Amino acid sequence: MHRHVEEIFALVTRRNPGEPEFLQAVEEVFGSLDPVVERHPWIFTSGVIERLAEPERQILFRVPWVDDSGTVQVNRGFRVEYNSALGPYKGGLRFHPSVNLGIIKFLGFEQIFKNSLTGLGIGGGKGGSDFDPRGRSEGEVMRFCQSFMTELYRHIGPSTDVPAGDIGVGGREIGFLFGQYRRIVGRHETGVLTGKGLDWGGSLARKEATGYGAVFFAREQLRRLGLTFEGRRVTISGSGNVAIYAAEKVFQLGGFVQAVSDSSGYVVDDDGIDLALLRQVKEVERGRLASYASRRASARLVTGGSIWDLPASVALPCATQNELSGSAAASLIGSGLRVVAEGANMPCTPEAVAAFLEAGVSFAPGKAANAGGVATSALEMQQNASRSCWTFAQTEARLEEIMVGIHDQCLATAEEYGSPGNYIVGANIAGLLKVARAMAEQGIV
Ligand code: NDP
Ligand code: 2IT
Repeated sequence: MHRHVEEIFALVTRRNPGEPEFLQAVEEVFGSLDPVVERHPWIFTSGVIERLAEPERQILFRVPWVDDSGTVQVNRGFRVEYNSALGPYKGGLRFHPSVNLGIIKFLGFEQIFKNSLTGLGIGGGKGGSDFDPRGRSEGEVMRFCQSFMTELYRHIGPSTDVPAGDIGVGGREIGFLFGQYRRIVGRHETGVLTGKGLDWGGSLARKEATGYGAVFFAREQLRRLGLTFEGRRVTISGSGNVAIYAAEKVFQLGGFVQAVSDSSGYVVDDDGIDLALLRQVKEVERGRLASYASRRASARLVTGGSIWDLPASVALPCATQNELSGSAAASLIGSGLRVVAEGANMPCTPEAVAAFLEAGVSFAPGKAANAGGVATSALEMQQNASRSCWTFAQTEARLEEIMVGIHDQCLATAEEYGSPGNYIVGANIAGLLKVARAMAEQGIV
C-alpha cells in the first residue's frame, strides 16, 4: 500500500473498532490503489481517499413492533448513505440477525464501486435490520416492515435514496415497505424502491438479474480460458434469490449444478438440482433444504462440513460474506477448479482470494460479478421515470450487455494498470476512477 493510503487506512482502523467486515472491504480496495495514485496525484489533492473512508451519512433508528403473542419487540434499523457523487444512493436492505453497523458499512462501501461499474448513474448505500424473519408469521413481517418504513421514509425518495432487497428482503418485504411508504407520503412514487411487484412498477428480470448476471460474468471468464459451461460441474452456495437464478442460468447454458446450500447444510443431487422443487421449497414454502432432500431420491442432505468440500469446476458463492475460507479454496483448487464468480458480497475470505490468485484460478469479485442486480434495479428506475415497461427479453438483453461490458472493462483496466487478468484490480480501479473524478469535479463536499 502507498504510504499515504496506508496512513488513511490506519485512521480508518482506529476510527471503526469492532467492524472487521468494513475494514476488510476497505483494505481490499485500498490495496489496489498504488498504480492509480501514482498516475493520478489529483486523487490525493482532492482528498478522495479520505472522503471515501467515511460515509456521507449514517442513520440508526429504533424499530418497535408487536409480535403475534402481543409482546413488544425492538429491533435496530440502519441506512448508510455512503456516496452520492454519481447519483442517488442505491443499494439493498438486509434483514438478518447478524446485521450491525459494520456489516452495513461494508456493504455500502462495496456498493459505491459496484454501482460505478454499471455506468448507470447510481450512488452507493445500504441498509437493513437485525430483525430475523425466520419463523415469523406474514403478519409479523408486515408489521415489522411498516414500523421500519415509518422511520426510513423521511430519508429516501426517487432522487435521494432508493433501497431494494438483499438477504431476508425479497418481493414480499418490498411490497409491505412500499405500501407503508405510499400511505405515509400520500403519493404513488414508484421510483423510491426497486424489486417491486410486476403489477405496480416492478421490472421484468429484476428477480433473476443478480444470479443471471453472475453467470453471464462467469461465462465470460470461461470464454477467456477457451471454455464453456457445457457439461461443467458447478457448485452454488446459498439457495435464496441469487443462488436460485444463478442455477437457472447455468442450466440454460448447459452446465450441471450439483449442489446448493442454506444455513442448515447442503444438498448434493446426483441428477442435478431440480429447480422447480428448489423454488417450491425455498420461494413458496420458505422451508429448509432437508425438505428438498426428503422429496428427491437422487439427493442427500449433508449437515457437517462445507459445500466447498465437493470437487467443482466452477464455484459460485451466493450465500453470505466470508463463507469460503482459505482451506476450502485449497481443496477446490486441488480438485481442478477453474473459475470463481462471487454472486454474494465478499463471500471469499482474503486467504481464499490469495489462494485462487496464486493458483491461477480465474476469480471475479462480487462488486463486478454480482452487479447485475443493482444494474437491473437502475433499469427499473428508468422504466419508472418514463412510465414504461420493458419486455423480459429486452431487459435481459440489457443486463447481459452490461455484464459483458463490466467484464471487459475490468480486464482492460487491469491490463492498463499492470495486473493483466486480475479482475480485483480491474474492478477496484475502474470503479474508483469514475467516482473519484466525480468527487473531484464537484468540490470538497
Ligand atoms: P436470500 O435471503 O434470498 O438468500 C440467502 C441465502 O444465503 C439463503 O440460502 C441463506 O440460508 C444463506 N445464508 C444467509 N446468511 C447465511 C449465513 N450467515 N450462513 C449460512 N447461510 C446463509 O438473499 P440473496 O440471495 O438476495 O443474497 C445472497 C447474497 O447475494 C448476499 O451476500 C447479498 O448481499 C448478495 N447480493 C444480493 C443481491 C440481490 O439482488 N438480492 C444483489 C447482489 C448481491 P438460510 O435461508 O438458511 O439463512
Ligand atoms: O448487493 C446488491 O447489489 C444488492 N443487494 C442489490 C441492490 C439494489 O439496489 O438492487
